[in-house]
Amino acid sequence: MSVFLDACRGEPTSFTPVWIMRQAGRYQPEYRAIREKVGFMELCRSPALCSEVAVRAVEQLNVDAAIVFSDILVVLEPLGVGFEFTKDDGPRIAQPVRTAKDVDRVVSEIELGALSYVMDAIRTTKKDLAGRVPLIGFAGAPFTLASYIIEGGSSREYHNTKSLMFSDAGAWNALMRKISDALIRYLNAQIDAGAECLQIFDSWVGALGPSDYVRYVQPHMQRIFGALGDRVPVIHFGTGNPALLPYMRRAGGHVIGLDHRCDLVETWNLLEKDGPIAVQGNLDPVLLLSSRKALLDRAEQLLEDVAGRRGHIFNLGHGVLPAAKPDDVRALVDRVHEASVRTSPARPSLLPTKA
Ligand code: 1CP
Repeated sequence: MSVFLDACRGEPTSFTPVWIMRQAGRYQPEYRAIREKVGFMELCRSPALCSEVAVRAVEQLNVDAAIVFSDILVVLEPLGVGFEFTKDDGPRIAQPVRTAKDVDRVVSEIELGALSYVMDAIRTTKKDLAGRVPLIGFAGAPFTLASYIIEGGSSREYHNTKSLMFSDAGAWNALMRKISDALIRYLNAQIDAGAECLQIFDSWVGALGPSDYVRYVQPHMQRIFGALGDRVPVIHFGTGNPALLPYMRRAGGHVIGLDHRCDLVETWNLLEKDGPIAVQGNLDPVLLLSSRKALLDRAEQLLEDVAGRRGHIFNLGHGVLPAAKPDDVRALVDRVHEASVRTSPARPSLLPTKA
């Protein structure tokens, strides 16, 4: 019994479930204190610490789902693409993959043993959650992971990524296939370890237009969603380009994650032309850096617009920013719970107990 999982399946719920992307992270003083003592990858490799930070976020915020603490880039190691998190610049890939020859050295069938610490983190977090809320597993989508592998780190223009895609479709598809095969194994293993929902982050796919998405990305996404089937609900999230959403929806996913660049209800109506679908989103994360009143008013407005429609999971349009204040994030979650009942009179008033 979970309000979050019910909403993923489009079933009626007594209030709107909410979780926050990156709910465990640098905006929390407790997280920063742990990171003073251990490196980011050391944290990811410690199931006990991963559970501690994931469960703390649930307890502090009273959100309706936990997300395993890890990163989308950990799958690069078994793919044979070495990387590190530098102190300020984010991820650095030692030898970026730029040519067909480079693609050949990416591993075809990954050894899951290299990621056993993620499955251990899932098992430990599940045990520590003791059934309070479901646990979400996750991975990056092939385009987003390919962009790091090819650029060698974060990027603005995706110059090298698009160059490979446009100039050598064979090498591009071979790389996308290797990443997709790895993700199918990895995500199924997360379900086997106890993940009750998955989110696939295609954070940077908005760099593409619809025709290139359909040609170079969608077939790979379709294969991944097909291989995962209906074992658990899967949230398909991307940012940056609302024009891609109908094509992302056709690629697959039980829930489509919307960022703040689109109108939630308008987009939901558009997506439902293909049949019922749940949606997640989509408050602008920068509202958490403005006034508390603006934040809560906008959250309430969104809930009024949605009016208790089945299949809405409240979230930000993208991850919570490090400058957000934990008290504001908690106030947002409380307001979503409370206003989702108040603005939808048809719902029985069964609010979650306050932690
Ligand atoms: O300094 C630190 O402690 C590291 C900051 C940090 C954190 C807290 C990174 C580095 N990753 C994470 C955890 C993380 N990353 C989670 C679990 C936390 C939670 O949600 O509660 C998740 C789901 C991610 C996913 C992730 N990592 C994404 C997709 C989500 C998104 O924001 O679009 C991406 C793109 C990454 C890459 C990444 N991880 C970290 C950095 C610095 C980056 C690079 C970002 C960039 O390219 O700009």
